[in-house]
Amino acid sequence: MRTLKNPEQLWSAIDSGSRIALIGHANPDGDAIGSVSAMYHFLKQTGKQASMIVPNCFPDFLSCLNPAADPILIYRNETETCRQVIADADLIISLDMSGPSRIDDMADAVFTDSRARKVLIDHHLSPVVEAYDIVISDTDVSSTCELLLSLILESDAIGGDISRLNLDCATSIAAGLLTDTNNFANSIFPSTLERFSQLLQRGVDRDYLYNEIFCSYSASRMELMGHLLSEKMTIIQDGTVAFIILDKADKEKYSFHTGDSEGFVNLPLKIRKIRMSALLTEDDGFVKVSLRSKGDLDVNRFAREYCNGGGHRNASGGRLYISIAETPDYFTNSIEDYFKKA
Ligand SMILES: [Mn+2]
Repeated sequence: MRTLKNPEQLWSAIDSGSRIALIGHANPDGDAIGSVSAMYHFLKQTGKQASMIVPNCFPDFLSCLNPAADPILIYRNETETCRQVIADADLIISLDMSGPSRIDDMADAVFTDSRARKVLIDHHLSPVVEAYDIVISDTDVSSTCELLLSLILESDAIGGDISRLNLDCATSIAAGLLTDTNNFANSIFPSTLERFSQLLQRGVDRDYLYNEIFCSYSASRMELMGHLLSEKMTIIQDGTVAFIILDKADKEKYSFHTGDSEGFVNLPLKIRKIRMSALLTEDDGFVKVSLRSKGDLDVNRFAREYCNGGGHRNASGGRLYISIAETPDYFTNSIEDYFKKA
């Protein structure tokens, strides 16, 4: 699916908006924080003020994108402030999510109580178009940040000239590209490298971002990674599928912080025969499922059929409403079933 609807609608909605809220998804990643802060900096450049809100904390390595003067609000920590900002907004722009379920308990404030115009800018499959007034969706891009850069470049303020883009906006966009492609390992389209090249031309410091994003492990995070790989990884399906269990006991033992397991799901794919990998994380009342695959193995379908989720062909997620103790058997049986049907 290519871009839905006309970007002109977006610019006129922004023109007529006076209190704009920018919203990213729960467990925000680099593309969510990157696209929210990029939009914030772009709007600021064009003389518009906006507030940024995400449902819960984002990992420390993304704090380099958080504007000191006007920090991103965390709904879970500052619920009343956030509800007020959402209630006051006349335009709410959601970035990097396919629909309302991705903002957890913020959804009622945004979709039930608020009468603001709602915009979605996203690159996931099957966006929930009926929840928004304006949808700009393109799945043939690496990231929401890449899509956002294309939109911004076409805007009147930038007019196709990257040198007119402010550096904070360019840096936030670069962070989204770097994280959603896992440092250019996956989800690369020809446009992705072209866009990144433009960002370098603009003066984005890639070395700085690389170090902030990929070389900022705490010692306990590195130890957790080693522990999970040596003790908690199981290989099934004739050596082609691996899953890793991250339970609350290990979270506590290794002083787990949000984002500490970011990227762990990709690690088993480094094994030659592995075609699909899962990270199964115990959370409050559910098990969070992250899925990755190589080639044409479709984890989006697996996530939909067995894990109450979805996403992309090679990267999906979902939730299991069972205990962590039941999870290995459930996952193993689901995999057997899935491959039998395929
Ligand atoms: Mn994304």
